[in-house]
Amino acid sequence: MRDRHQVLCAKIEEANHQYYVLDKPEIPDAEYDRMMIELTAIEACHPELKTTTSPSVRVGGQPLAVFKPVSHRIPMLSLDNVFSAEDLRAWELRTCKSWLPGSICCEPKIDGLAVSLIYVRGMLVQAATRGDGATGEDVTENVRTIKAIPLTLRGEGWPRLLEVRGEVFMPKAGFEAMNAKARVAGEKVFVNPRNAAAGSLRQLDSRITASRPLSFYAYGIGEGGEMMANFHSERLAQLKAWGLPVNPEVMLKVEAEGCLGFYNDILSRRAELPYEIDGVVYKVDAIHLQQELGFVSRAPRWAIAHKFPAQEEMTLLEGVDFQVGRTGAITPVAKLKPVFVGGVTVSSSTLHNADEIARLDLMIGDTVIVRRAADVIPQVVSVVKDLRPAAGVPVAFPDQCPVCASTIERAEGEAVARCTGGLLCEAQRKEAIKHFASRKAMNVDGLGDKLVEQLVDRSMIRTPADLFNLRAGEVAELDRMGKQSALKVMAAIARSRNTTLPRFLFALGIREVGEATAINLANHFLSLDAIRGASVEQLLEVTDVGATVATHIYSFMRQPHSNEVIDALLAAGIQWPAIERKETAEQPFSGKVFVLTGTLSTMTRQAAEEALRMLGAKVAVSVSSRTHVVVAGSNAGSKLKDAERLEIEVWDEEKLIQEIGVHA
Ligand code: 9MJ
Repeated sequence: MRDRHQVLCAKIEEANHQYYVLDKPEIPDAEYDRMMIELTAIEACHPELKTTTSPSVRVGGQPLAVFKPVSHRIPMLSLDNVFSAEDLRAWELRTCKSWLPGSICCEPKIDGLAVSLIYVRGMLVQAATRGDGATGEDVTENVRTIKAIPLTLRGEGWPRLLEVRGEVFMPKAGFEAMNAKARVAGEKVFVNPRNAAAGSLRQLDSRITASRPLSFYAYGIGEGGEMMANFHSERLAQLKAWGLPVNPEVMLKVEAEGCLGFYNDILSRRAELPYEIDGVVYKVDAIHLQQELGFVSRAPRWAIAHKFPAQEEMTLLEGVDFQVGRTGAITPVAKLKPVFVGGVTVSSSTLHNADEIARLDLMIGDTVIVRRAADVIPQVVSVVKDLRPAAGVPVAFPDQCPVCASTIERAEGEAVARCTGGLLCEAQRKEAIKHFASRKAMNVDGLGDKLVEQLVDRSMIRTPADLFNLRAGEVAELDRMGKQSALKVMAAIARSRNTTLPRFLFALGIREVGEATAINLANHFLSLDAIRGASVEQLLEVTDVGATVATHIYSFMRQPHSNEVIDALLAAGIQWPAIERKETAEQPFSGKVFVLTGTLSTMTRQAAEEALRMLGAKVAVSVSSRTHVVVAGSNAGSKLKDAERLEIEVWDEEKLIQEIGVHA
């Protein structure tokens, strides 16, 4: 058991290293999850193996009451800034030119938060925030959940006590995904990745930190540096060899001109970098020169930050439009006085939903701060309250659809308000047809948004099925069309008749049925008729279909209007090749439907579900006569009762771990 535990620890940390440090993931996520499950299961039976360097600490632990203060034995300094090439040349004259010419280490300046990591005999023992530079907060538990940070150092030759300094940050993709989820759930969104990283690291409950997509780059040494190489760049290389992630963009340059080349290169690629940066940092590479240069007040003389131009600007909120989406979702859109920010002119920006308007406490006529971070869509970040005019007009969220005047409703617990007009609403009809024709749906080449709008506005089409009854002559009459383009579009419409069942299902625009769900539905039911006739229970057996999606599909298939459109599309000759049932290798739980309920103590519900799926099981959301096994954790409620009533096999957590272990 002990040996197996050691093997798992090594394999999991190796996977983290490959992913975060080498940027080359080698094992699939599912395999990683399976190893974590096995590790937690072993530690559940052998608590003595659960040490502070076991990868199981990565999921977080008991919440703290307060963060303890930590004093930094070597102060954590901040950096002075320059904003122009002239300032940089002046810095160069003040520093390097008075010494021997030497290399400058150039690094992107990550917009996150500085931390100090203490390794003793290669083991991570303490992590602290920068705080005021002299005293920070002990965030060890939280930092241990960041998979980019090794719990034990690799290789050899590290000082007995090594203090690594670097930046904890949230990559852009993780930030966007986390905010998108928060928005749907009506929860608080973070203004930018920096705030998100800071908010995530300063959680008393490390399980919350564990759930946040944080990462780390090392950029310096505090204590222990005297035992290391004599050049900053070589020290970074040593850190990398010991398993710490170091930014791959770091580069040596000579003189201000070399540094400016680095600055311009990074600035031009800023949007493509997977993390936010607010500039670059230049550091004198030779440690002995750093020591001779020393410090001024709270910043080193041997380093300087070269900041990028601001990505935030102020402008005026001139009004708010309300747009109606394909599923009736009403999206408020800020109409802004055009402003140049982050390299583009911004004149509108989504306000997401009513909660966001309330959060911002927005009034028309307000001066607002607009942020356009890299390739991210522009956002209204906040209102400058001091500049609010006396005659500010509150933003009123409409209760009637601006397009079809149907009632707007907001379901309980949902952040989104919707027009209830369905396909009677012209806006929803237009969006439904645009979606139907889109590339990943029916892929009708040349049928762009503007063309669909004209076709609907002129009552030439009402539903996607009407596309197949258009005549080239009438299409040629439309704005910006002509005989040639009309014929092209007609040919594309005709071609789209030959499709696949998943594309067709996706094209129907059923709420929450994306491409992946459409594929799962097609593979499960094999025919459209079977899907049209499926009960909610049967739908729940499809991989990744939960109660909400199942209900959306079921009600869609029972609406008279949907049925008319589907029948009309089939009558128009839409067809697809038959799907063959895929013969997959027989797995231990193939064909078995599991339902999980209650709280598990050694693993997350998601991890358990994935482990079961990997062994061939289907995991459903509710208990029915088709369920084979109900896994009940502590505090299981009605699902356990349902299982007992229907005489379905019930497993407790121990049995689950045993079964997963036996079959893994
Ligand atoms: C960031 N934020 O990426 C430093 N930093 O060095 C880099 N910050 C720094 N270096 C000394 N790359 C103090 C701060």
